[in-house]
Amino acid sequence: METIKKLIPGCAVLAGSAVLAGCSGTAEEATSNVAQGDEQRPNIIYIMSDDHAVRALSAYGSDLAELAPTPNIDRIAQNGALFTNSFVTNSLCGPSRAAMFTGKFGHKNGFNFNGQEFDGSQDIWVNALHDAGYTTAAIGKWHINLTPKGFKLDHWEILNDQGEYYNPDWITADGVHTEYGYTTDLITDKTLSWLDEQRDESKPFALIMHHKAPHRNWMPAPRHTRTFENVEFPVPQTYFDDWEGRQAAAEQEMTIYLHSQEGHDLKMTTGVGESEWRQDIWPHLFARLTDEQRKEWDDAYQARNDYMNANEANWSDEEMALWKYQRYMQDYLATIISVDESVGEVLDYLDANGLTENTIVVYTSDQGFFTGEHGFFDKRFMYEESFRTPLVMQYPAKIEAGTVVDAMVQNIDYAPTFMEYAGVELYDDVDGQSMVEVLAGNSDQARDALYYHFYEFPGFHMVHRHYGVRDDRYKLMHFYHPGDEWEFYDLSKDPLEVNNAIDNPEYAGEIARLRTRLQELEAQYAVPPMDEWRDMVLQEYKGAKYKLDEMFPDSYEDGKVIRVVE
Ligand code: SGN
Ligand code: CA
Repeated sequence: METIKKLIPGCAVLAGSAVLAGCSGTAEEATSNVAQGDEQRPNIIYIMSDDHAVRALSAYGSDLAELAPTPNIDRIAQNGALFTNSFVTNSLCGPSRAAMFTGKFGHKNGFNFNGQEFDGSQDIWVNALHDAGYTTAAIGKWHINLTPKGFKLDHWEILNDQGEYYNPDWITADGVHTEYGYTTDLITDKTLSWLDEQRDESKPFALIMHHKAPHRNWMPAPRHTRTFENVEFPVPQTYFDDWEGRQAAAEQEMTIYLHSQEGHDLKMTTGVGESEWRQDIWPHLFARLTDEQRKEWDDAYQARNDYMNANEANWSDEEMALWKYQRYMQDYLATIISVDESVGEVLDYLDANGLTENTIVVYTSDQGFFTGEHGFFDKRFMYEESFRTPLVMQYPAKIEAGTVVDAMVQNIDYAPTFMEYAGVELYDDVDGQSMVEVLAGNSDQARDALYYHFYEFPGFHMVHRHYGVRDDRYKLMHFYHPGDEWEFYDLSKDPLEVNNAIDNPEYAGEIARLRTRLQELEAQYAVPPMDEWRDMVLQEYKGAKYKLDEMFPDSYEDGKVIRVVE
């Protein structure tokens, strides 16, 4: 991929090629130039991917770290801080983004399940920074509205709804267009070109860079479709969980070997020599591929699929379930390689332009993800794999390299953190708390317990509505719709969360304590009474209330996007 880099202000050169005639200077000179007029206030690059499991980020040292490393994301941890206890408020895309932008729980920012429309007239940290003189941009997945209505963005290019892995549609102030290429790479290119050519260099900047990957249906870049084809990934101990004592876990629809779509998700074909997918209820995604891209795909998967098709009849259910696990992991982790490369390019750009020292770079995900634990893919549950989310942050001017933050932080903490670092006064009623103190090594004020609430039922994957509390050792959850079930875990003794100890008399004291703590958190965060949630009927999601083709009539003809960028 060809990337424009600028080694010194005003001198654009192609990466790896000679500096253009007439341009001379060093990165040090560039530093002083960039900092001009705004010596103190940091730039912010908030990179968020979609559905990146903590297990799949090598800085956390999991059993995947050596098989599928993420060296560039790890660089951020080495340059700055690794958060070992980073959590979300509601493990779902839209609600996480709304919490991140506002610093408030969904019951306050009004966004509790996907398909709702974010109210952009409320307080948002990006807008507060813009008001304070920052230049702002958003590039990539958005998913809380069709356009960033209400956001003060000097520049925005966003994907349509969930976004597509290949040849995606882009929404901009000028309308909608389709662009050829692999979405993760396109997001990188757009980011670098904004940093390099479009931003107002006289101001500090806040840049939102949101990847679609590694979200379902896990389509790697052409250069990575075969990277893991011969790699066998470790199978989680709980892959064949029987979900005993956990009714909601037993009733979900997100088990890899039961609910993933054999074509759409696992790219399984109908027979030896065939290239037709088995089951794909969303064929529009593969339909976007050009003939050439599709051929490359088919070639990449053919041998493996032929092997599976030829042998399947002799396999037990368990063998097939394990084959599916490997295919799922191979593709999921391959999409992460591109995200990691993307982060590397952004860090290289900052280094080459003397911007590293005074720029906060965050890498996180909108939530965690299951990589086969309990048999699951997807997220939603308050179990550790989806409740936790990766978080690394560098800011060399203020955060010491190699910092490890064990304090519990949550995605509502970004707004107060960025505002404090930027020297902007925090707006009212924020639920989150600034991470600046814990980043400086002082955890006196760190929270002792987290509140969580998942609302999207009925919905994809049918995870029951639940809320709960977690402290540094115990977790209490209440699944209330449908059903009325409590779960309790001692994470120090049962980190895999397979023994629901809610009826274990040994824990009666801890359970009572956590029930009280939960009520206190509900009072602290002004959570509406449970009956209101129980009776809440989810709007049936029929797409956003307003349609892109109605908003941008000039972009469409016969329902098709007119402008295509090769
Ligand atoms: C899509 C996915 C689901 C996923 C939701 C929410 N199906 O509907 O598996 O749970 O998004 O994801 S897909 O095959 O159409 O991708 S979220 O990250 O946007 O909340
Ligand atoms: Ca997500």
